[in-house]
Amino acid sequence: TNTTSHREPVTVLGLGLMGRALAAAFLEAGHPTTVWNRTPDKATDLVAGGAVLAPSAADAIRAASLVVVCLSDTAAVRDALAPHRADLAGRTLVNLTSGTSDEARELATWSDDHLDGAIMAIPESIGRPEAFLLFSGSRAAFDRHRDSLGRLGNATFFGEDPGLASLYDVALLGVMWGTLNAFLHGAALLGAAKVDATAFAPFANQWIGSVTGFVDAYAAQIDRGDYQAEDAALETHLATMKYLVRESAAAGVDTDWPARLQALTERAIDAGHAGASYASLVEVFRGRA
Ligand code: FVH
Repeated sequence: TNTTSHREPVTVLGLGLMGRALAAAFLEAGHPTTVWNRTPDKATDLVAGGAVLAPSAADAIRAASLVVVCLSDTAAVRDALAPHRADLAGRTLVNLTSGTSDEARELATWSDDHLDGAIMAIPESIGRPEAFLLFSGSRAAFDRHRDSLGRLGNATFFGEDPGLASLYDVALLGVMWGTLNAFLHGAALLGAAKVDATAFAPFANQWIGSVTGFVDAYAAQIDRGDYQAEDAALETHLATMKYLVRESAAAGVDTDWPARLQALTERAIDAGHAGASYASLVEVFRGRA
């Protein structure tokens, strides 16, 4: 007996690195899976694993009521789907392509039941517990397809504004790039003293873990608009930030990153936040300092 034959059919449009991982996760979970890609060769392994390769995007869309699209960017989605808007009627289109919140809102008008999504994972994590996906748009569509979407990773719904998932996506990517750039800068600094990045990494990770502990407290301060310094005042941070700039310059390491941190902090201090907590820097990002 095929215990998974009750799974809903799904279509995946786009078989790049991520699209192939999405289709593979649906197949693995027992979903009848139709796939389409501009370059059909990329479907070979999926077809060997049981997927059906549709001859056109229109055929792929008509094969399932849940249609997932994951292409390079919004322009590619427009190219691929614009000729087939009529075929999307009555189906749920889940756009997992990265884009801006305004692009997500525009594409949301293309199907009756639209979900915009963001994937916070790399292809090899898809279908595993560490993968998480963010959705916004039609609540009815999310509720109806929640189990299927959950096969890709932990799925969270943020509300009916289709732009919200994309907004969370870029904000979270900013957290990733900020963290990684700080690590890379530190690796360059220690590297100049002949310390291997692999020796630095465990300490960087331990400190990143400590820093995650600051986030909830600062988030509460931001929401209250009250930046009482309970750990260290901004002027204390500024004094030590200057050492990072000086050490970088002395080691021949690029000073752009720490100098920018210093400049942002000085703006907050000039706006009157010298004795406030680090969270007061949010006023600089808000354009108020
Ligand atoms: N890969 C990752 O780790 C990240 C994780 C977070 C989310 N991103 C976003 O996912 C989108 C796709 O990324 P990808 O890594 O799968 O990208 P590629 O491997 O480069 O595949 C691109 C696919 O898009 C197709 N395509 C491009 N232009 C067109 C077009 N004009 N018409 C139709 N299809 C188009 C391309 O087709 P082909 O070149 O194979 O024929 C691929 O299927 C992306 O938004 C990431 O930000 C992934």
